[in-house]
Amino acid sequence: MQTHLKNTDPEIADAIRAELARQRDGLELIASENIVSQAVLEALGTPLTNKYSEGYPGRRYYGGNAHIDVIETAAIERAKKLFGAEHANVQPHAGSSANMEAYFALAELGDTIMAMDLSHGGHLTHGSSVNFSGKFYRIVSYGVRRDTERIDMDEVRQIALRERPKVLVAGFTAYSRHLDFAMFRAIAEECGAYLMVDMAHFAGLVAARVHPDPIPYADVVTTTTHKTLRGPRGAMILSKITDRLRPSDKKNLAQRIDSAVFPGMQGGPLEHCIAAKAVAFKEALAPSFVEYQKCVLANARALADGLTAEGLRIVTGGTDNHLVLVDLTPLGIGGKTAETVLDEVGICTNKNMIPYDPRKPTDPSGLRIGTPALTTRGFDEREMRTVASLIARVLKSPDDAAVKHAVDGEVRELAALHPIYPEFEI
Ligand code: DSN
Repeated sequence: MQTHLKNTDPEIADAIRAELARQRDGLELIASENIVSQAVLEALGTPLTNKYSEGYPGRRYYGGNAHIDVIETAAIERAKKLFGAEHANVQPHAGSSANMEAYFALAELGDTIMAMDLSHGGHLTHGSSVNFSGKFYRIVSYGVRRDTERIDMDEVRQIALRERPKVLVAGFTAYSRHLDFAMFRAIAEECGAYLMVDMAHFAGLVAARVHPDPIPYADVVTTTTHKTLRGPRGAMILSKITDRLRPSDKKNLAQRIDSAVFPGMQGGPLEHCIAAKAVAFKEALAPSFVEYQKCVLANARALADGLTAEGLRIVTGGTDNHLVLVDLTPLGIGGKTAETVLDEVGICTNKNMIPYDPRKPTDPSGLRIGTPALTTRGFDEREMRTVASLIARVLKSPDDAAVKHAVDGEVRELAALHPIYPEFEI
């Protein structure tokens, strides 16, 4: 299949080959990344990319959508089954688009949205001033307590009752603990807000029922499809059908979500991605996915324990999910240097703010590390402890070329034990 690419565009083919080699030879520990199956990859690289299908199954603005309808309907039905959701829209191109579309459905421009502060683990779309969310809406933020580094639900309630948000958002990109969805719902009801859960990071854990489930509590749940859920890059929105706050409106909640996605925010859906989402949802419905997610959790705990034993400080003292937020302060090294030196030895992570970080976002005190990708490769808890010691060796001697050379060799040996895409050649 890739012969054509190599002949037409050797420059791009070479860069893809190099990226594939980087993924094969290195250890991917970015908490929001994963490794999709060959079946998902095959669905992505299909002539479905040629088709325009604005609208929804059975209600398209272009002809020729009979087969596309089969694919999108399968994706919708599988998503609903996987999460026990009343309604699913599988067209959002990305998590940010999904969040924008959910806000469009739930609030008017200028309304108050309350969400987690970016510097405490929230997402850009949770109200950052440089993001559309911070520009279009009045944002009220909550964070974590300084002493426990956990969300204080009493404080969330106090802020919500004072500020009366239209939408209360629960979700994060860098928080390693469970969220109390029942309490978030109770607060949303008390202050007359919609509850929106952004489960992008932990959707796969929810699908496998190894994590608290937001679906019964939330009016709307957004998620990307490519993180723990292990599908293609993209997103979806799950929701109730009835609008709890406006039950007699002409359009119900599900209809408003659909309208917010198309024609509100997007045009033609990416049906090759939607086909790949359908494939990933089928994979996630299989019993093996539950075993996979149990290993994701066990590996994250092993990684946290291993790093703690090496003298690093883990924010909140551990993890309930797939990610570990490391405070590098005890090592006297910043996040920017840590990310760079680990990259040099084939260990891919990202620098991250920690709560109440005294350093700046471009060179924060933290490193975010996650286990979804290595678990997909088959790494077990023993190997995760080895990975923790490799990380610590480099971070303790960031300028030592001999240490880095040795660790680089061990990284390659470990990676070779768990090959990916053995049949994929360019
Ligand atoms: N950028 C993603 C992450 O890395 O967590 C969130 O969308």
